[in-house]
Amino acid sequence: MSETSWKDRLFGGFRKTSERLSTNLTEVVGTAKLDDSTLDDVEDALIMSDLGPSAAARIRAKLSEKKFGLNITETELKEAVAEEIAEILRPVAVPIEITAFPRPQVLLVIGVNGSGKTTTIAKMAHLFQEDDYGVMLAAGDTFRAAAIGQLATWAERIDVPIIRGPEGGDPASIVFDGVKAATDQGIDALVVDTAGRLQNKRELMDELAKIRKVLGRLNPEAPHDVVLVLDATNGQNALAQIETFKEVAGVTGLIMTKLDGTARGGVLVAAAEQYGLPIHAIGVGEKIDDLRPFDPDLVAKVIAGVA
Ligand SMILES: Nc1nc2c(ncn2[C@@H]2O[C@H](COP(=O)(O)OP(=O)(O)OP(=O)(O)O)[C@@H](O)[C@H]2O)c(=O)[nH]1
Ligand SMILES: [Mg+2]
Repeated sequence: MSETSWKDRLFGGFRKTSERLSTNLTEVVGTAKLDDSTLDDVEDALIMSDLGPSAAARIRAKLSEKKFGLNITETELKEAVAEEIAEILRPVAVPIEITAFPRPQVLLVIGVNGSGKTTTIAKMAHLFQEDDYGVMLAAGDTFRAAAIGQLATWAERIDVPIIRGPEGGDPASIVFDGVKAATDQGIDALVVDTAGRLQNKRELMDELAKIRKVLGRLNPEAPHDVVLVLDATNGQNALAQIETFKEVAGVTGLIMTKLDGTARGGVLVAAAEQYGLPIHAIGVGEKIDDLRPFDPDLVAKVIAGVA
């Protein structure tokens, strides 16, 4: 896919955020000078654009520090906002690296139903393959037969081995088999699909705890990554999901999917500010090569409407 087309789609994922922000900032600069009242309006505009109160306050303080009392054009204001958003996002833009020793690196992929876990696993596996890593998948979502089949279909399509068990089987035993097989075969990365039954927190917690226990017995470092997949179209709800999964599963990083739709991607800024968790990548479509690095400067510009 060409570089332009996925970036074009990315604009969609932040459209609701950036349109709102743009409209509000345009209204603000009618007043020209960057004084306290204008800064209040900028802060309000940022909050209303999904960036959250904490990031909004921080951006306001930075703008005040750098530009207070200056006459500022609309474009200058948007560029200044983009820079401050980028400042928040840069430290969390951290790709997943395969560094575990001994191998395999075990990556647990979690998230609510339909957030894009299984598709993201296939995309991640594809990226690892492109970097010449040996990859194996484990079908830890044994809740539905269709879930196992879906992962198996992807595995076949990208030609990676998969460890699977029966529907209703024990996810921890699949993971156990996965680590054994990956170790025997010298696999670099074992990516584990899980069921996202957030509606039943207790059960999810028990299941993940059991997976952890089994993994710990094989390798105390595992899982090396616990990647929470968030659906951009869920907007502010992403924050509640981070909160819950952090508590239940010890999230180590985030991937946001569906940033090609009409979404409220601005919540990523709120998440970065609030939790500081690495944002590993973003999903911009349903195809295998639609997982992209998280580019903080590009995303900041898209949000502020100056890309
Ligand atoms: N447009 C778009 N669609 C996506 C993206 N990522 C996933 N999807 C779609 O979202 C739907 C759900 O994706 P899955 O990967 O099955 O999600 P899941 O979290 O594994 O779902 P469950 O196994 O039911 O919990 C599928 O139709 C995917 O094709 C993305 O980045 N963009
Ligand atoms: Mg799935």
